Amino acid sequence: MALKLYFHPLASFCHKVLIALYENALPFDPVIVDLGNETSREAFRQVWPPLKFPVLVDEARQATVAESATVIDYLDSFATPERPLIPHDPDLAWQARMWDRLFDDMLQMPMQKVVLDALRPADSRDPFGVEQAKTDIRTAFAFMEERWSQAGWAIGPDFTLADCSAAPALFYADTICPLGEDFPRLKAYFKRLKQRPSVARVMREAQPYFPMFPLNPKPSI
Ligand SMILES: N[C@@H](CCC(=O)N[C@@H](CS)C(=O)NCC(=O)O)C(=O)O
Repeated sequence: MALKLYFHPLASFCHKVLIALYENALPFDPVIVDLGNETSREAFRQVWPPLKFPVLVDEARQATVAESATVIDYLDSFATPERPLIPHDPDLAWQARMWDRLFDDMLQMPMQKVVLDALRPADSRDPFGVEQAKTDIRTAFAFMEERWSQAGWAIGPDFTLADCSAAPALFYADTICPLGEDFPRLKAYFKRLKQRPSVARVMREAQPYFPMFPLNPKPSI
């Protein structure tokens, strides 16, 4: 299976897929996309005109797969990983998918709003929207804290798609709105995530790009 991943090492949705690939030691050719570089941007546009990453290209099956959760689903189906990230048990599968959506919608989306606002020209910023997004992140933390168990992974003893989503969502949300001492169960889970070798590797590989993060404080491991 010849897999090519178009991604950027700083991009949170790309982290989800990198974690999935590293979890199962799946071989792939990494292609770093620099949207600020015209050549790189145009080359990526030929592959995926919407210009959103991650995108996985499976040359053997002539498949171009976008959307981070769909890429992980695809890898589970076609790359025959030793440890599938979407459980076979249907009752665990819906929970993994639900928590994947919740981490994306409740943490990644408001986090993106805050980050993208910082990249706008000074006279086009949206301070009200940014404050609302930060409130949404804290509301999500409180909601998750209530539902969190003391140990294990997002939906039980096995590491799943939900944990691939949780890691970058918590990593960047915590940079913008520190978890502090108010969310001890979530904080302990985040600590376990950062110690997971696949997650630690993704963070390590992102580290050289942290200075590009448009807000202060910068992310740190
Ligand atoms: N729902 C998509 C979101 C993808 C996405 O927003 N990716 C960001 C990087 S984290 C991106 O491509 N940003 C470039 C841009 O919007 O110009 C997924 O899960 O893959």
